[in-house]
Formats: sequence, C-alpha cells, structure tokens
Amino acid sequence: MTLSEYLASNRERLDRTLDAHLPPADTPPPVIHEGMRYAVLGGGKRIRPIVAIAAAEACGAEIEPLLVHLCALELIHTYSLVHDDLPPLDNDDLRRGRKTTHVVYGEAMGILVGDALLTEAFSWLARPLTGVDPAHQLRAIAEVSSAIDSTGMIGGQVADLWNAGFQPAGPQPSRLPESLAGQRPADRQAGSLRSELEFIHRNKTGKLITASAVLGGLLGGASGDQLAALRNYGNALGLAFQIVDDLLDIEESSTTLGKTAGKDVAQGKLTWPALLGVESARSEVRRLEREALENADIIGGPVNYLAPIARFICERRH
Ligand code: GRG
Repeated sequence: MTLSEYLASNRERLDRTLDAHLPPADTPPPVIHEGMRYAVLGGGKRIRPIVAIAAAEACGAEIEPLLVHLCALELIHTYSLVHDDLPPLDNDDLRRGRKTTHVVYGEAMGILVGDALLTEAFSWLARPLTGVDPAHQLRAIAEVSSAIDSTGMIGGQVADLWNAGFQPAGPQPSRLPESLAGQRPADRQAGSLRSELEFIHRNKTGKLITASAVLGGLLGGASGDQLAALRNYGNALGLAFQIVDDLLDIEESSTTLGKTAGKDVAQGKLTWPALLGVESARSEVRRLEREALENADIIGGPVNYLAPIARFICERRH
C-alpha cells in the first residue's frame, strides 16, 4: 500500500470511529453535541492517531480493537485547536477550511466544546480493552495526561503566549512568575531564545505527538527497546512537525493551509525561521527527519509505516 493509500484508509476508519462514538447530535442538550461533532468531524489530517496506529502496527498489534482509544488523541488535539482559536488566545475564524467552532456556536460554547472533548477523550482512553494488560493501559493514560498538562501542552502554550508579549485582559496579575518576570524576548540573548523556542515547540506540539507514538506502543504490546525507540521517534517528529508548521505559516496561503496564514509574524511569535532563518529551520527539519527514520528502523516490525509518515510530515506543503 502506498503512503497516500495508507493515510486515506486510516483517515476513513478514524472518521468512522469518531462519528460512531461521539454522542449523537440530538443528545440533550443538542447544542454542545452538535458543536463537538462540528469541531471533530470537519476534516483534519488525523496525524496523531495515525502515528499511534503505525506504532501499534509496527509492534504487531491488531488495530481494530484499539481504534476508540487511539481516537482519543484526535479529541484532545481538536480541543486544543478549538480553545486556541478563541478570542482571548489566537482569535481565529478559519480552521480546517471552515468557520471556527466559536464563530458558529458562540464563544461560551467554544469553551464548553473544548472542555467536553477533553473529558470525552479520557473516558475513551479508560474504556475496558481485552487483550491489553490493564497496567499498560493505565501507564498509557498517565503518558497522555502528562503530555498535555501544565508541564506539557498547556505549559508550552503559556510560554508561547508569554513570548509573544501576551497581556491578560482585565485586571493585571499582581504577581508574575519569577521565571518569566522581566524575561521577554527583547531582553534576552539569542542562545536563551533558542532554548525557549525549543521548550515551546517540544511542549506545545511535540509531547502530544510523542505520546501518540508511545500510546500506540503501550497498547500494541511494544518491547522495552521498541518503546524507547518510539519515544525518540515521537520526540524528533514532534519538534520537526512544529518547525514545518512555522515554515508553512510564512510560505503558504490560507487557502492551502485551511487556516489563517502569516499569523506568527503578525503576532510576533517566536518561531524557528524568525529566530534562526528559513535555511536553518529547513536543515533542522532534515536532521530531525534522519533521527526519526533511524528510530523507525530500530522499531522494525511486520508492517511499519513510521518512516514514510516521518518523510510525509517533514516534507508536507499544508
Ligand atoms: C489548549 C489552548 C490550548 C492550546 C494548546 C496545541 C495548542 C496549544 C494550540 C493549537 C494551535 C497550534 C498552533 C498548535 C500547534 C500544533 C499544530 C501545528 C497544530 C495543527 O495541527 P495539524 O496540522 O492540524 O495536525 P489538523 O487540522 O490537520 O488536525
């Protein structure tokens, strides 16, 4: 099967699973369930659950029984997009080529749709699974939650906002965290900016992608060596994914991306191309791609699409 066939067939089965397991739109109160379905079922590359499928497959697992659990990654990712698009954060009205959830359902519902998707995700992850050691399932749940908590995705988002000069609306906080006070980008040296940038990328984007590879491995029966290689693969891929996203933000149009292009520059965001230049960003992506490919080889397995997925992510145009 070619990679594009593999991606298309997995997207199809992920979409089918999401559609079947999200509460029907007429579940009371309908507005929240319609909003959840609007946000999740409106397209998207489904990269995170596809990485998890490829990881589980490489470990020799049968995928069908794991699909609902792996789809939880897409609920979490969609929640982060819905919340990120809200007016106090990115204030965006275009996502996946359509109006953002809060534009269609209102700001309050945008908040609540995100909350509901996050909660739903953990209920899917906790569903009983035959053939999987409950200790591995528990470890997988812990892995996903720590990837997106205040030391993971949320922490990365906070650091990103802070670096872009974010000022909270309403009364100013009486106290800023010691580690952040007085450390806006303009005050800092290039070296410390680069490590801040890596902190943002690894946390905001990278950790959920790493957790996707590890979740697939844990539910798919990975050996210790495979799990370590999956973690390294996810770390390299996660960082590369965000650098590529930053490059696309400056190089591609909103139509190609299905979301507003050029926002990073407009918002003064700290990005790899802005800090170190487009050529340096591209060469870092190539280095990370090699790292991901080496680890894909170590994982081995009967069917292994991890390497072509890494090439696809590192070379994508939208
Ligand atoms: C919880 C508010 C909140 C934020 C957490 C992940 C995140 C931080 C914000 C989402 C917006 C953003 C710019 C995330 C960076 C990761 C990224 C490039 C997301 C886009 O992911 P794709 O390209 O999107 O996989 P599709 O639409 O294909 O699913």
